[in-house]
Amino acid sequence: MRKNDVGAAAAILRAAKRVVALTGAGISAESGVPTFRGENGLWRRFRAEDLATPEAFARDPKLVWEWYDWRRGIISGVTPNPGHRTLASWEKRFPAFALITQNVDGLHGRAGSACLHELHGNIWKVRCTKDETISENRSVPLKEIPPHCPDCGALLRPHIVWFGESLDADVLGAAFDLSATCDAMLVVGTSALVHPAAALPFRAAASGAKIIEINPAPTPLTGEADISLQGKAGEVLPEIDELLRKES
Ligand code: BV8
Repeated sequence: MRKNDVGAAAAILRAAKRVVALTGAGISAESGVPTFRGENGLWRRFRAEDLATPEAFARDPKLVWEWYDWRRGIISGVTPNPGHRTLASWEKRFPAFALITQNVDGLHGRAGSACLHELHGNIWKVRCTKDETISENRSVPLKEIPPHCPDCGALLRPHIVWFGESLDADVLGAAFDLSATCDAMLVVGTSALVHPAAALPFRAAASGAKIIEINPAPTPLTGEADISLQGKAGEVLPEIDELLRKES
């Protein structure tokens, strides 16, 4: 594994036809969205794993919705950063470019990424607990906590994959297919701890893809990466883009 060699990362991408990016909470950190496991981790004394579960929602839907309402408030006040925008621009730079995100903040979509796979759902979508209908709800703050379905009156839940819940089979299948067929995978801002998302880079490497990790801190993936760029996504991605523009 080569460390902090941005030139080598650009060379890999220049030679690649099919590029995939996998992102986690770290890419939104510079926009001001708290990460899950960082020092300023999410919300008060709770851990995400204790709140983002169906059991927690069944036990106390009000508390879980207060957490999401608080996060929605933060996210509604931030904007995509140069890291999000660089990845969005790469849809035009490579013959095939796909973005897989674990984030639910919707910032990749706001940055213009169209070929986007949201593994864990989206904080601006809600789902009726009675008939599973999915709809958008962008009210900040929420008009009622917990919110109820306007059609049938049942509780609404966030359309987000909680711990212990399976990911949407089609979304996950597409993510594994993209990982298995890409030439290069950028893994940006994830602690690489949450499965099955954390398995995607290993799937890519097993199919011969080059792995470029962008993260200020080491992760369980770092040793497996071809290149480890230990820096901030909002700085490193534009730096790589600069090199790619020079040669194009
Ligand atoms: C499932 C929605 C089948 C919630 C989330 C196999 C092995 C081990 C465990 C399991 C396994 N299979 C299943 C599990 C259990 C569990 C799991 O993985 N647990 C972990 C904690 C061990 N997985 C599941 O339950 C999944 N379901 O597999 O279904 C099943 C069913 C029943 C029983 C068993 C299996 C569902 C997982 C989805 C959970 N939902 N999000 C919400 O958001 O409200 S996951 C949550 O964590 C977020 O989506 C987040 O994206 C994700 C991963 O975290 P990261 O994105 O990596 O964020 P983190 O804070 O951890 O790290 C930030 C990184 O950024 C750091 O490395 C930091 O250094 C870096 N950084 C900071 N600043 C910057 C930066 N990088 C770049 N630039 C910067 N400026």
